[in-house]
Amino acid sequence: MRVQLSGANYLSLAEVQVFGTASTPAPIPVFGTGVDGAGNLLADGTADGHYSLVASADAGFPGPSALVINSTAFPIPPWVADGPKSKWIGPQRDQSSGNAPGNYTYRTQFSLAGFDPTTAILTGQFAADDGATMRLNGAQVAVTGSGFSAFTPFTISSGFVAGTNTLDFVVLNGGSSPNPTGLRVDSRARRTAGTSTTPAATTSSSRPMPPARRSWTMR
Ligand SMILES: [Ca+2]
Repeated sequence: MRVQLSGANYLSLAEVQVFGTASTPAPIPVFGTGVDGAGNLLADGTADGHYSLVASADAGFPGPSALVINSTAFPIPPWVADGPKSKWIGPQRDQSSGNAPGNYTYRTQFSLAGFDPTTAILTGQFAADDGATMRLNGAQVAVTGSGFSAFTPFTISSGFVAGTNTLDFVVLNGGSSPNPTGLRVDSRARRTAGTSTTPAATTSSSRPMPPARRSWTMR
């Protein structure tokens, strides 16, 4: 995913809105699933360079590579179709028979160096088979998604830290025998390019209201 201050039209998976000390918008890399460093869709079977499978329930596919799943074969559909901004990733490219049931943790990292982490907002959408919970820097985010046929939107406005931030998607593959599993992170259809003026979620201090947040786009 790529996070950036607003203004540019990044294809992306998610959006982050942030304002920081910089007076000039600056790009901050945060990417979604299944894209290269320029935000272009990766070919099926390619290892995602931005997401690692750091925990796996399938001994035969322990990670850390997370591969772009075959786009034109079951389970796509019924999974949300690939593109235009992201693709499904999983422990292996062929999910017709899938992987063992259990938890699979996909991890991506991004840096907020140079910005005030308390002002960051990350928005986006994701889908998972069978479902997923999100963790930002180890803390569970209060949003869960249970579907693979539609995206679940998310907004994170707290829990960011200075420097490197770690975003985990813990995907639970249900069932009692191997079956399809995967993760998809995408930009939100309602991406508004940083026009939000919503203040920080917690403004208990006496600091003056910060300026309007600028948008970061995750791709
Ligand atoms: Ca499944």
